[in-house]
Amino acid sequence: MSVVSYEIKNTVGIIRLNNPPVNALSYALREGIIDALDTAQSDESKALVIYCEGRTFIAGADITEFGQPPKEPTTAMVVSAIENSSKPVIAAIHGTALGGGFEVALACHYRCALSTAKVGLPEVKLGLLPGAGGTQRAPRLAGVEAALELITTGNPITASKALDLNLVDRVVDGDLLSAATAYAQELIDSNAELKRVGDITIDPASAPAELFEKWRKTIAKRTRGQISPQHIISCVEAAVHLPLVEGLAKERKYFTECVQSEQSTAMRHMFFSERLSAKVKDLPKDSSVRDIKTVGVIGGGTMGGGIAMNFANVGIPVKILEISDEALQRGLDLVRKNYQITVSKGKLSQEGMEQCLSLISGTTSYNDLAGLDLIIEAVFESIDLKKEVFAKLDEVCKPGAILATNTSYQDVNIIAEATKRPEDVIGMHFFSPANVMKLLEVVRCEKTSDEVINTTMKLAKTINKIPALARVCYGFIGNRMFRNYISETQRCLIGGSSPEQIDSVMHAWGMAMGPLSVNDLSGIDISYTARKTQTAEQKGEPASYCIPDALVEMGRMGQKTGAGYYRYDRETRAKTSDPVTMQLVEDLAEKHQITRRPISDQEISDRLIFALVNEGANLLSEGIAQRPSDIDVVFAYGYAFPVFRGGPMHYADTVGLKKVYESICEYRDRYGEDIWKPAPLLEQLAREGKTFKEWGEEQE
Ligand code: 3H9
Repeated sequence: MSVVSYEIKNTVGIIRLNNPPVNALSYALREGIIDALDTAQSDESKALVIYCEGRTFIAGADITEFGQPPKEPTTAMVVSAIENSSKPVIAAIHGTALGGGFEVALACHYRCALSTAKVGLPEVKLGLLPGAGGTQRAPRLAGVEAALELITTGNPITASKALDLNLVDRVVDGDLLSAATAYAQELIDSNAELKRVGDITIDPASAPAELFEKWRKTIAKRTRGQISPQHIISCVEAAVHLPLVEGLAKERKYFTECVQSEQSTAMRHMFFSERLSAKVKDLPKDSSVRDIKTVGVIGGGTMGGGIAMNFANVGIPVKILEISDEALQRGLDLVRKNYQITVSKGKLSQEGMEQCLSLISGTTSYNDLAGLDLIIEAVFESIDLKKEVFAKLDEVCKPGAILATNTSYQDVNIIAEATKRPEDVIGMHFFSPANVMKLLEVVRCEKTSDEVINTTMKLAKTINKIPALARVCYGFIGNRMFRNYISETQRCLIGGSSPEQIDSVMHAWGMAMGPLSVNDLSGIDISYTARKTQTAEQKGEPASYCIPDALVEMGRMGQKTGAGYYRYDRETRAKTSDPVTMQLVEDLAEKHQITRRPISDQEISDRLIFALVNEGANLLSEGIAQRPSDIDVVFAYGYAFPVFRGGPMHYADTVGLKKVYESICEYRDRYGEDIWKPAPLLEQLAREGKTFKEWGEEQE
């Protein structure tokens, strides 16, 4: 069946697009639109409506086509053909008109949208910029500042906001095609002019050079290290000063640069990885799903409260269980405080907050959890305590309830065996702050049923999380790998570096904060306490933890005590270097007979990131992670790994696995096999000249 059809109703020509699932602007669609426009120029129609079947208006260019040679007609040609049509063209928008899709709409002479629709130019999230006139037409309609906001954030806006900004002409309810056809008829009857957005000029006085300079500085901070946001500003500036054709040429030049960049390749990889990670490889297609209408959370601490908020935010009632009325009240107060912060930032209305809070209740009795569909345990990380909790849940919960644990590293199989229904037990590992971080690590136990896995993976989407499936091991995917990053940080520190060097290298590499500043922020005592219950093997060699242990024993827990690796001003929290730390590092190096030497910036970033990659490769061979791209999802959405690097496994592919492997062999020769043992899969792929991506595709 053709993806584009054309028919005339009365005197309105309807160009109907049907390219499921999201009407992406593929080659076939572009060709179909051009053909329909051609036909329409010489038939009896007097106006044209572009209408999409299915759940949405065109959601953008077909992202799978990027990286391949462009095939004509290009999106830019489609857009130009629409704008130059001799008959008025009206875009009928529902769902999400995004990227190239919204650019098609902007080239139309009139735009009408369903009140539920959203429009936007999200290309920046793919390391791109709108490449079919978006940077030229949006500022002509909405003004420079509004266009900059729309294009540099990439966030979609509602139809009513778009109406306010002049980006759509009419908002309608009910049947969209009827409303758009009626609108077209009105335009025909009133002999309305062809409103070509490209003909609008922008008053240069409304957008002086200083305005763009201000935006460049702000955006450089907000999108540190990324190329496309700066190019977007230059394109919008061009819209002010250049005629459309020249502005479009500039936009094309920058678009081409972006689409060929490693950054955009990485961000497009993340787009598809994020969607793939929700798919479970060995799950039968007909696996059923349980209805989750009510949820319980055990533990009202920071984590438990954050978890509860996720459900309340999407309208699912949730009950928090605590051991005493006081602890419960503290937990509920914390949740209220978190919502109030969101309200104060203007991200939630007061009514919205009250609505969410009305869905969160508390209890101190396990019996009150009896009828709930899902219970998530979020108590202190003690295996004995968790076993106790699950034994109680087994007693009270109704048959069919899913029993989940939020443990970060405990053995979920052992927890499951504390019940008589291990098939209903699963790990749901949220990342702190649980109401903010997008990742949900779903941990399947040996006996977890397909139905429970399927339900949990689907539920992640309901609560706006991105799931990644793991099997049981110490730390699962994220924490098991992250441990290596942290241990390597410590080895660099004791081996010759300083906290300032390590943090500034990793910050410049793209991390939001350097690892030691993060440790100061979260509290050095957390891992110190965890180590108390670990075996010597779990702890690893002393060089990887002796510095934080000593800091904690000196009362330096990080920001909360005014000192950790750095010293902090109590009032302003301003950070300064502290010679005490360096003295401690030097003393401990001597104690452990480590000769300190200068370590280059390159070596620091290589060692920290390759430590992640090597362990990632082990997780893949062991079957703990389903695919390399799932690991990338874990790091991008659970550990704020910079998306423009594409996650550790994608990054390793861009460096070249041979080079990564050879570096790891060099570290092994220098530091010993106990610390750096090249992963067999990495060695194999390096030898075969393959990438993780190719290996992952072979395994699908
Ligand atoms: C652009 O337009 C550049 C132009 O300026 C310049 C041109 C010269 N292409 O997300 P979902 C697939 S850049 C190809 O689960 P939802 C997706 O992979 C583009 N495939 O659904 C998935 O496949 P699968 C600017 C696409 O309802 C399936 O569709 N546009 C595309 O949760 C369902 O997707 C964007 O960045 C695409 N453009 O959300 C918008 N979009 O089933 C990107 C989706 O095999 N898209 N797929 O896993 C979205 O944001 C969301 O998909 C959307 C629907 C909100 C539309």
